[in-house]
Formats: sequence, structure tokens, C-alpha cells
Amino acid sequence: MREELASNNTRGDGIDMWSRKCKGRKTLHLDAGSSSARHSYRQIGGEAMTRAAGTFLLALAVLATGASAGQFKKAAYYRAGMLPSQVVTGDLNNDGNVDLAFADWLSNQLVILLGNGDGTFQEPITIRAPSPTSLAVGDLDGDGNLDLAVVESGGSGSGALAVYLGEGNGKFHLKATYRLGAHAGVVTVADFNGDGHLDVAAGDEGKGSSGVVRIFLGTGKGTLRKPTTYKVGAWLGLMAAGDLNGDHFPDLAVTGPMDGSVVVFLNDGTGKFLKPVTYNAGGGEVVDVKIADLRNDGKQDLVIANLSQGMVVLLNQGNGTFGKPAIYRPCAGQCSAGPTACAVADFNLNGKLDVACSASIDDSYLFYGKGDGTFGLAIAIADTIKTQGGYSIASGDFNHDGAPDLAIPIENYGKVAILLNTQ
Ligand SMILES: [Ca+2]
Ligand SMILES: [Ca+2]
Ligand SMILES: [Ca+2]
Ligand SMILES: [Ca+2]
Repeated sequence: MREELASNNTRGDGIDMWSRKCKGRKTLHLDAGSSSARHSYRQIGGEAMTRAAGTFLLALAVLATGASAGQFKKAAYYRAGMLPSQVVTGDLNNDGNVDLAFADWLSNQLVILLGNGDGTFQEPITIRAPSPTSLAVGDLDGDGNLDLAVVESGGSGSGALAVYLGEGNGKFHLKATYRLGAHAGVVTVADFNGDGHLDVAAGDEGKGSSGVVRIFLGTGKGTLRKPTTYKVGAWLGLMAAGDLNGDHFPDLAVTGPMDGSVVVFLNDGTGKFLKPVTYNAGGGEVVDVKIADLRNDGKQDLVIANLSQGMVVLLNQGNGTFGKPAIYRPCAGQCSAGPTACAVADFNLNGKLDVACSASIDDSYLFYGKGDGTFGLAIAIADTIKTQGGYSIASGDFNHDGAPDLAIPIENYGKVAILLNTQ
């Protein structure tokens, strides 16, 4: 079944931003080193294996198991549409269990997997949505049910921002749709103007270097006001909202995928944004950014997935400005591909934030944080994504044991890998 799904997943010619980006990522991700290493491992594992080689392999296996399964159980897989590109978490049916929502671009739907609270998930619920590429979760109408803000890229020359209101049972209905540019790609929600109503930021990568961010202020009723548009001056990838300068108003960090940078927009305290400042995020292709307080000093730092370099940290200098990038490379061997997305959480429950990153080929990997903004070496997390495309990652406690777990959509297999924390 899974193989059938995979073989049906040929992308048509109506290619949108997301799939173009994915294709680019796949090209970049080809890594001869790791595949040849795996190949030789299989070769050695044949009948002619000597006792000495067997002992060697056993030692290798123990090493690998200790590194990955020490923190996460073997992945369990669930169907999640045809081409689940992005995943977000939230309690979508108000039962106290973390649920998952996916943008499933190929089959024109959103996919909801309700959590059972024991780390397992129910059969998918699907909601029609034209070519969704990105989604964010938040209560946009203030009724206590989480809603979805979705960027839809119809391939018809213009994108749209759609609000789907949650019904509190895992089902959603379309409330309103707003026009975006032709290259709309990403969305995030936050209360940018501090009026108690969630607002929506939607990014449009534009053409060449004309990316824009549109800020739609929320009315609190699930509808949005006319947007204010800000130029990014670069191609534009994913973005995150968080208070970067300590004034309690959410700011924005936006990746510039093609010039290796991250662009920071500071909120002026009214929901308007100051001139953006661009920071070096290691060069190469920057594809994801998360905001987190890595040093537990009240200053929010940036955790960046740089496909070309590795996981990149930019520490906050205290006022929403950032220093030089610290680059943490993917692990050698089984996880040598650059990260496509990262999730920040305290995976080993030592009070220090860690970072888990997905990769589109090879295994995902984990960096343990030291609590001072620095991290240890990458450790492989066995998720058997192989070459099937893991372009997103989200964490949440799926089984109520207090330890954050991981969800990684495996795009080309139409499924999601669930990795439960063994901590
Ligand atoms: Ca739930
Ligand atoms: Ca709601
Ligand atoms: Ca607001
Ligand atoms: Ca857990």
C-alpha cells in the first residue's frame, strides 16, 4: 500500500513554490558518502561474514542503537494523506491529547490525525483545501477551539490565505479566504498588535529578490483585516514569530533560503514592523527557523535549519540583534544530509533545550543542548525515511509521559513517522 502511494506521487507540471523547493532540496541532498557506507554494510552482512566481522557489526549496531533508541523508540508509521509536506501540533479536539495537522499539497486536503494520548493516532480526517503548502494553528475566533491558518497555492497564478475554523472535534470548516501573491508559501500566527486577537503573517517568496511578508490583523471572529505588506528583499522561506527584543510584542524571523540568511522584523509595539535586519545564517540554503530561549536567560534565540551547512544557532544579544552564526554539522555516516527543519524541546529532560532536525534523506538527528546556547555533536535518530522526503518536524508529548516526542512527515510515502521519547 505504501509503495503504491509512493509510486502515485509523481508531481504534475503545475509546480508551486513548495514542490520546486523540495526538488531543489532533493538534489542537494544526494550524498554519496552515506549511501556507499550503507551499501558496504549490506555487503558485509552476507553469508561470507566472518566471526570477527560479525563482532564488529554487533558493536556497530549497539553503538547505533544506543545513540538513537536511547532517546526515541523505533518509529511507528501512520498514513497522513498523499504528500504531507508540513506538520503542526495542537489539541484539535479538546480531549487533552496532542493531535497533528498536515498540509497535503498533492491531494488538495488538510489531514488531521487525532492523538489517542498513548502515542498512537487515529485514522486520518481530511478537509478539502486547494493545494495547501503551509499551515499554522491558533484560536482565531476565540471560541476555545483551535483553528488553522493555511496558505494555499492553487497553481492558478495566485495564492490564498484561508482560515479554517475548528469545530472542537478535529473537523474544520472554511471561514474566509484572502488573496496572496503567486508565490505564497508560509504562514504563522501571533497577536502582533496586542489586542488579544490572533493575527496572521503570510510570506510570499516573490520573484527573484522581491519576497514579501503580509500581516493580516485578526478581528477575533475568525476573519482578518486588509493586510499590510512588508518587503523582505530576498527570497523567502519559512518564518517564526516570537518576542525577540523583550517588549512582549511578537517579532518575526524569516529565512532567506537562497542567500544563507535570516531576516528579523521587529514589531514596533503596534503590530507594525520596523525595517528588516538581515543576519548571516551560515550561507547556503536556509530553510527553517525556530525561536527559543536556549540559555534560559529570557532572551529568545534563533535555531535555523541550513540545508547546506547544518543546524545553525544565532544567539540574541539582548535587544533583538544577533551575533555570528554557530554551525552544528549533521552527523557523519548515517545522517549526513543537511537539515530540512528543526524542532526545539528538552528531549532528555535536563532543563536544557535540545534540537531535533529532520532530513529529506537519511535519518533525522538530535543535538543535545548544554544550556549555554551551545550544542553537542549530532546523534542519529533512526526513522528509516531513506530517500522519501522528511521536510518538516514537530514535537509534542503524544503519550502524556512528560517527555517530548517527534512527528516527521515522510512526504513521498504519504505517512508520518512517530518517534516516542524513552526518557
Ligand atoms: Ca486531541
Ligand atoms: Ca477557534
Ligand atoms: Ca491582534
Ligand atoms: Ca512523550
